[in-house]
Amino acid sequence: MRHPFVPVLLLAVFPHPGTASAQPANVPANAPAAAPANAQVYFIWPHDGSVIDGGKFWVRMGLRNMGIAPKGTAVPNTGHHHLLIDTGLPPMTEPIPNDRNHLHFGAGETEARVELPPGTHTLQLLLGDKDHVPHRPPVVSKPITITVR
Ligand SMILES: [Cu+2]
Repeated sequence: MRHPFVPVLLLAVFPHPGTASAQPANVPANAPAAAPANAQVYFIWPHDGSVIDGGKFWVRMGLRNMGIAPKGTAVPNTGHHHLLIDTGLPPMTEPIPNDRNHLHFGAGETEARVELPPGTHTLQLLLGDKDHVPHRPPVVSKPITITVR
């Protein structure tokens, strides 16, 4: 499969003009977006412990008490999904890395076709704000473990 590499670093370095103005005046433009305490990101599929034949599968990503918005969109209580594959949580105060272990869904996707080699894999979801930085507090799922055979 083709990993959805997106040139997010360019966007992070050159943010859209005007996005900062949506922040209240007393909040630095680069401050992580706030998230409601009851926000929850979770896997609809796969389930923890799933055994997947063939290695290709859909990941379906759920979000409660917040909305999805594409990267670069400064709307309160929104963000976009990131799928962490076989890696721990990145630093919570920086943009989430963009590589094959950290997939960004900056168009607002809520499902993705993923292919992984045979073996055991950990998956975790982490919501990011318009600049791909985790919210404050972070909106992160429990890690799940799946087996591809
Ligand atoms: Cu992102």
